[in-house]
Amino acid sequence: MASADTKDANGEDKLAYSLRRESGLASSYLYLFQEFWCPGIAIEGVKGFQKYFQAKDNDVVVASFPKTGTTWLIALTFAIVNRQYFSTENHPLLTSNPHTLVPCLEFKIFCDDIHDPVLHLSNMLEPRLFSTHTPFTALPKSITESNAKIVYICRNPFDTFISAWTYFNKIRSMSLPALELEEAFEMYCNGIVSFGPWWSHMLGYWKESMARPNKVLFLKYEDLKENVNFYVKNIAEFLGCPFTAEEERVGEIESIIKLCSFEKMKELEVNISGKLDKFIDNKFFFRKGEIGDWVNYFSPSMVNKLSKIIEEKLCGSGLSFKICS
Ligand code: PAP
Repeated sequence: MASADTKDANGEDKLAYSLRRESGLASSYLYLFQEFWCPGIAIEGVKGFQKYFQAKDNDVVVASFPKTGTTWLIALTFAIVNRQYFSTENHPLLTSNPHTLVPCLEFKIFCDDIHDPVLHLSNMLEPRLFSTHTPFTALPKSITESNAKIVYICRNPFDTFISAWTYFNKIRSMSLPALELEEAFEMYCNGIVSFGPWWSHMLGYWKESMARPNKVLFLKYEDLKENVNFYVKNIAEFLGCPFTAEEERVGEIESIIKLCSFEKMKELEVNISGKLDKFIDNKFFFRKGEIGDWVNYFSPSMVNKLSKIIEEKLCGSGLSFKICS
């Protein structure tokens, strides 16, 4: 849906010129669009997604704040939903990055190189699987009011920040100097990060998962790390395709977990040398895959500051995080 009329020479949406903007962790500006910080290159995609996307009742949307475990969750969801079609020995996840198999609605379907997104969508095999970083409040009604299911993942804000800072510096390295940790941390604490503020993003999906548990399954990276077996079953049940006793007996769950594990995915050729697009190498999605790496970067004052923000923003919501392994 992108057109020369609505984009400038840098590929940014011209609507952006009228919006408040701030520097972001990535190279492009972030624009305050519909109450969230939208990367300039995604504004057109979010608008197209909101305007043209027609959800089907059996659609599955994996939603997340960036760097919270999206790649892992889309891999698991793809493997769970399509398990009758592929054996784990000859699986698309062995030769394709998960982001290629589960397209992002605002970055790929409506923003990138798909000439006619609506036609493309109507030709997709069902159930259709998508990913999105769009906040719950900005999702099209078609998703929120249909029977489409949403699986959301979030992660403790300490690790999310370090993951984002290291990731965006890799992207910046092609054209810009790296962002210092302190400068990036200031942006993060102010909520000025892609699709942020991060607290609003989490709380939007959290509240909906409380109000409509059959609509939104709310997951945490740390919980998956601790007991992925339980959550693979949980996701399958939530999506209406529970594992049979026979599947459990033959180790289907364990095979999926192994296929989607950080160690397995990181060493695949496609994730070592492949590219998602001209700016993003597939290997950028696989760094450490651990809980608690933030302790190697945070000063005591940073710990103090972020802890206070978490306390203040999430206070009374019932949402909390395990921050160390
Ligand atoms: P995205 O929002 O750009 O898609 P996302 O996948 O959400 O990124 O986050 C990347 C993080 O998930 C990385 O964390 P780290 O920087 O702390 O290491 C990445 O290593 C981790 N990750 C990717 N794949 C897996 C996986 N299969 N299992 C566990 N963690 C993973």
